[in-house]
Amino acid sequence: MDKSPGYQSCKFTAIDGEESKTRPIPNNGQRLKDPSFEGEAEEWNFRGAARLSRWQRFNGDQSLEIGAPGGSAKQWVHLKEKTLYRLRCVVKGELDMLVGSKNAVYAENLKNTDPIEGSSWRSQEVDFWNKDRGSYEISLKASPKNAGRVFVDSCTIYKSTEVPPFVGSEKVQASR
Ligand SMILES: [Ca+2]
Repeated sequence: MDKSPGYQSCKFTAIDGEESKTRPIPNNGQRLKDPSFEGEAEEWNFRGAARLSRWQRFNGDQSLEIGAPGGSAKQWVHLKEKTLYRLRCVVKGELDMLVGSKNAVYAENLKNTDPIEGSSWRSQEVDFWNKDRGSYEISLKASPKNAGRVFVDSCTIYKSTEVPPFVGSEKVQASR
C-alpha cells in the first residue's frame, strides 16, 4: 500500500456488506444529508417519538428510532426537474416513507419492504419521477396504525442513472 503523503484509499464500498458497517456512505450524487443517522450537524428534523439510537444499526454507529405512533424524521432536499429518483432506506419494523411538499404527497411507500440477504433488516424503496425542479420534503414516519417501534438506517436518494447496484432492487422504475 502506498503510504506517501496525499494518498487516500477509495472508501466506496457496498453498504450492505458486513465489512462496511463502520464505513461512511459515499455522498457523491446522493441527495440526503446524514443518510446513516450518525448525528452529522442535525440534518434531520425530528417530531414526536423520533431520535437517534445506538441500540440498533445497520451502517455506522447509529440509526433512526421512531416510536409509534406519530413520530417522524423529515428533511428537505433539492431535486432536479424531469428526473427519475430512488429513495431507499433500510428498516426494521413498519415505516411510511413519503416525498412531498407542505401540502401534497408526490410519492410514497407505506410499509412495503424486501428482504436483505443475510440480514434481519429489510430494504424499503420508492422510485419516483420528479417533474419540477425544487425543494421537496422527505418524511419518514411511524403511522398510528403501526405497532411497536421502527428502526431506520442508510437512507439515500439517487438519480436513477447513479443508483449503486447495492441500493435496493435491480431496476429503477417509477410506478406512476
Ligand atoms: Ca447508521
